[in-house]
Amino acid sequence: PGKYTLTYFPVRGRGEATRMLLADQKQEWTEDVVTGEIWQKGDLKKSCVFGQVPRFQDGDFVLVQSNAILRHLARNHGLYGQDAREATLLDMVNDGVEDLRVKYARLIYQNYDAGKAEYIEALPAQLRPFENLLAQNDGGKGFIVGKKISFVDYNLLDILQLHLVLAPNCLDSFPLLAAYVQRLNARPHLKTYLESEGRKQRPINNNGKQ
Ligand code: 0HH
Repeated sequence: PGKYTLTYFPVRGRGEATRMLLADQKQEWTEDVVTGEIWQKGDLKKSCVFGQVPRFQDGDFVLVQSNAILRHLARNHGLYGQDAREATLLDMVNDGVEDLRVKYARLIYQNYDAGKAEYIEALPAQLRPFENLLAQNDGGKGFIVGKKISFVDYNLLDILQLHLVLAPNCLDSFPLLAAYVQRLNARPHLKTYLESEGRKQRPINNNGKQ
């Protein structure tokens, strides 16, 4: 077992970008699976700084907040750009992914049946900025920022995968994003992870909606 442990519900949710980063970077980690029963007891919640998971352990360093976990791993594994300017651009794009993730979570957990059609209608305007960002970086043939993969690529890939489940045609008018998803999904270690039983069996969200 490696030194990394992810403590989270058995869903993709706010854990999956971290899992994809770790798998693609050939890191081993332990899944500390939080069942509803464990969470109900309340001890784990009390032990988390903001009363929420994911929680992540790097040896004896314990942290929470999914985006902080991604950034920590980015610093550990050289996935935070090649200079300060790229790091700032990565922060900017990651905040854009977070904004979309919050909207997606609101749909899934608060307004799925009544809100889905309207959400899908508004989706192109949400995805267009990422298509534009890709186009500006090496004509869209590489990564979201810079010449190397970064933590934001895993986070963006995750949110795009989620939307392809929600609305399978959502990238039809975004050829660069569609190719980006295919290209990243095909990275050998990531592909092995994506095809693993653990990943295939793991629901996307905590309420059965997707
Ligand atoms: N900012 C934090 C992060 O990025 C947010 C963590 C968070 O929301 O890490 N954690 C949730 C589980 S993931 C948690 O610990 C989201 C899935 C459930 C969302 C439900 C929203 C319902 C709205 C009607 N939740 C348990 C808890 O807070 O007790």
